Amino acid sequence: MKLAHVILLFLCFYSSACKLTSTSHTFQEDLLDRNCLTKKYTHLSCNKVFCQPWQKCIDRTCTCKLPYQCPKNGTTVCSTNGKSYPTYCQQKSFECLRPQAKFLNNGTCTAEGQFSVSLKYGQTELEGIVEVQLVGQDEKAFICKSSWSMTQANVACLDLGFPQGALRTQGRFLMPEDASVNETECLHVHCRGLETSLAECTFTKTRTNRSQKLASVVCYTQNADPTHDLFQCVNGKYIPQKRACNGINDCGDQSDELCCKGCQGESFLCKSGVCIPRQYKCNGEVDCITGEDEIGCEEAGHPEIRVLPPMAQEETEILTADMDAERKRIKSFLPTLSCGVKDNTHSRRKRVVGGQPAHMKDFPWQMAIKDGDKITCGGIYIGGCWMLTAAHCVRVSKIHRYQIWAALLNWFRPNSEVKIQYVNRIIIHENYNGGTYQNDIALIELKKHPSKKECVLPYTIPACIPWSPYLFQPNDRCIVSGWGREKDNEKVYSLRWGEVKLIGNCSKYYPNRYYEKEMQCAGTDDGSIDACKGDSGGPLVCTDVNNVTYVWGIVSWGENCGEKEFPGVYTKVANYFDWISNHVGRSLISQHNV
Ligand code: 4AZ
Repeated sequence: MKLAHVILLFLCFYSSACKLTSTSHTFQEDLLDRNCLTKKYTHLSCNKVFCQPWQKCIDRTCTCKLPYQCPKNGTTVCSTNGKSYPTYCQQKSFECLRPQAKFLNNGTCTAEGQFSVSLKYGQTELEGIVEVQLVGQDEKAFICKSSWSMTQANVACLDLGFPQGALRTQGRFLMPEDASVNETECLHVHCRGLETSLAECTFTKTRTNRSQKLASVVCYTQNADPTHDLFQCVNGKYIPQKRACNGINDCGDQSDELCCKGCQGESFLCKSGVCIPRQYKCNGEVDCITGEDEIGCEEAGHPEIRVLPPMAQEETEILTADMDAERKRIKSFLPTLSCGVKDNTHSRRKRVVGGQPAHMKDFPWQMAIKDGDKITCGGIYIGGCWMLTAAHCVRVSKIHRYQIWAALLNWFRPNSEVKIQYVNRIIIHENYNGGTYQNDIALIELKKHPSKKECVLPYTIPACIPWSPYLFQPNDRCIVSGWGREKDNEKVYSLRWGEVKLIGNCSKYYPNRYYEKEMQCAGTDDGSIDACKGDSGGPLVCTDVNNVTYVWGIVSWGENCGEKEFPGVYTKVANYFDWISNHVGRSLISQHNV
């Protein structure tokens, strides 16, 4: 035992507070991924979250769409500037660009339409019991405490002009004797958490004669003194450390939920390290970028789906439109991309080093580069006239010598489906380093047939480009394929494939040669399955929970082939999403947030 621990134990013995603070601290340390926190992710980081339908992901950040880029379908909404917009998406896009005008109500604008929030009975401007006046209602009303949480409180404070949201959801506020408040008349409110105004949340009223407690709030200002065990949000707000990774967006910018190794309370951990509220599991909308929150939902008696909350069994009157449902509807109108989905359904039959032979349609994105009379490298079709390969596979000066073979299985006896293409352009990564193999990535643009507008490649389907480095994780199983050599350097003529595991902390196998951000190791525990000479430039593909296949890696290098403790090293394609997108055009490869 280290000396420090002995001293700590000694102190704990004499201090009752010690046990509590030290255990809660280590518990929280376990939940948070410190390295991830340095990246300062927020609700606008498309590496971690889906952007809103009125945003698009540019340079890893959710940025405002232009209103005309919104889907045309939708219902008319009115904004606080008195203008009507044809869709909610358009209004939010205008607001995103110029935040002064916010959402007011669903439908067209009317003269008397106003919405207001105010705080009553507080000692200062920043606290009190929450009072609202809904659009088209004469009376002001309070909100029931039972529907109030940090989610709604943050939106209310933001609406009131406190950019960092709420400090606390409750305070002690005494109503004067003569206030004559009817506590059976309070409203319920439900927000998603990223609304910019309380008017965007859904208000309901339940007939009851029970007296209810009322919602109150203390809004956050920088003066709130940072005491012990605080988590610093990216927006500068401090929250108690114990509220990080609980699925609730306490920060207001979601930064307390995006770097989690585990989740506490009523929340669900996405593979991407994000905690989402448990109610979002199986709610019909994908919340985890990896999609697993909507998997396995059909099973009968799913505990996350409650029939009706007890409150809704009473007579509930909906007072405002459900803009969250409208947001979901808009999402369904967004364009989708077709990639990574094979048109065969047969499962792979059983043989790279230690692999198995591939069958037609198994690897429809696999391409071969032929230089002279040999297949020298692999490639990956990504759509349009574009394919990816390794930078070390190609030279711009040799462009006229290359043939690109699609739908090839055996190059000694080519199958009838093979299509031969020529190269129009080679783009080698500007920072490719032939000494270290950093940025070992290149794009090949195929020549179009003179009479055709597009590249036509039978039996060829693009693999999707991963837009986030969090889509797959160490230990995920992926597939490498190619015409590369066997372990004993035996020549291979037919396309072979093998299953490998993604490997984290690869610097331990390749000290000073491995660059975590740009490279990905993959292999098997005994090293029996591996890429080898000739597989370079070819794909390492991973398939997500929805059976969509992504090109996660490009075969790049490794010490020998098929040796234990010397895994294959691949170019980590997710790190080059922007580079690829800038060359081939965003619309070819952006499947979300377009
Ligand atoms: C090569 O020479 C090569 N075992 C490719 C992959 C690996 C080793 C060598 C990985 O192209």
